[in-house]
Amino acid sequence: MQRVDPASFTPELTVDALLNGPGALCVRGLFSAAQIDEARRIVMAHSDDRAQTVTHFQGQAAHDERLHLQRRVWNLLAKGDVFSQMAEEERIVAAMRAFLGDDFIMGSIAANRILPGGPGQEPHIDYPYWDYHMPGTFPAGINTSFPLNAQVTIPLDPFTAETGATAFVPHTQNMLRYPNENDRFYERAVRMEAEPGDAIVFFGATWHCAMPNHSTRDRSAVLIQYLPKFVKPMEDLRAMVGEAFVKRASGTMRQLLGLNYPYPQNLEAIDKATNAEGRTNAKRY
Ligand SMILES: O=C(O)CCC(=O)C(=O)O
Repeated sequence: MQRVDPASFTPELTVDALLNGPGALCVRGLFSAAQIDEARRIVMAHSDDRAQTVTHFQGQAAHDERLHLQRRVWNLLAKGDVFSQMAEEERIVAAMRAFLGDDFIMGSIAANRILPGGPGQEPHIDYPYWDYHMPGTFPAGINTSFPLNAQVTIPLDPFTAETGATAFVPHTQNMLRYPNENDRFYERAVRMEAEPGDAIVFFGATWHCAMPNHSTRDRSAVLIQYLPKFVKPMEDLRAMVGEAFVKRASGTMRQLLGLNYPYPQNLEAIDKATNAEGRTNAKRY
């Protein structure tokens, strides 16, 4: 995986690495030790007694009754300002504008904690492609020549082969396919090895998965999903954060919550008879 310092983390480099390159890029040291400590403290506090939140791509662990060794913490925006700082980090925002369009939104911000001995995931691709094992439910001609997703993984613990660093198969984002047993995923995969505070930016159409934690320590990460403005978000973030959060939200956060792109709407209920869309004299409500 290509690794760059924050100064070299440009929108152009990101678009090229995610669309034409391996599909992933690691930015070293984007977040401070204080931010990581705070995020980790909150994630651990919210997952110590919560093995039962919904998770994904863990069908085998559910079958083996080992689901409790991985834990998700959802709705992070409501759990600490540090998560807003991560979601709104200005270099990430600039890269996402270039990759997903200026009005891009956030579809999810959650933590994935894998406890010592915890299971890996099924190799997969991410929302909104995550059920592409049923390709007939997607539009004719769909492809990944343009992206409908970007992921940012921020490790809160060292991501090593032993702790369960995410595995991915470079260049698989271009074919848009859900990986299967014949794809030799584990033979072909490389690991997203990284330090706490790094940010791994990747196109979620790239085949990947969390790997088993063979170490004696926890392996946690913040996972942020960004989407173009028109894709229905995965978490209902606007409803989950509540009114008070929205009232004090920055302009960037309002955009991430989807508030700049006000659809769907009950157009019949808008009593002002204005022109809401179009190149000339348009005012949205
Ligand atoms: O935690 C990880 O290493 C990856 C998680 C992931 O790919 C997912 O939940 O979609």
